[in-house]
Amino acid sequence: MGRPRTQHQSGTAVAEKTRTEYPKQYKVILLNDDYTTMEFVVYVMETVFMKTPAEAIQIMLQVHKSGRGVAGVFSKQIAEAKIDRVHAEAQREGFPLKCVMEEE
Ligand code: TYC
Repeated sequence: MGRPRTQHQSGTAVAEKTRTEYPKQYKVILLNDDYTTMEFVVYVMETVFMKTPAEAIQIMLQVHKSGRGVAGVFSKQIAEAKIDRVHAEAQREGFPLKCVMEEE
């Protein structure tokens, strides 16, 4: 490891500063609707997004009142997997609950 070194004409190796690259992060955003029960949204917050009961209620109410809310921030792969899980569980219960992802 260590810094990359550039060979100059003189033959002297000069250490360069590296730029640290981070993987992109994505917000998973929960959307409001008129049919999904509050209880199911709280259940999803607790089981898919690992929120405490108090956090789960707070996020659910925020979505209910304002139309949307952030369930969490994840790498692309994890965000996609969580969204798939929410949609699968909602469909199984017959609820139209939807979430989307947005690059942070
Ligand atoms: N608005 C729903 C109701 O009154 C509750 C709800 C909250 C639905 C959050 C979806 O993402 C949601 N039953």
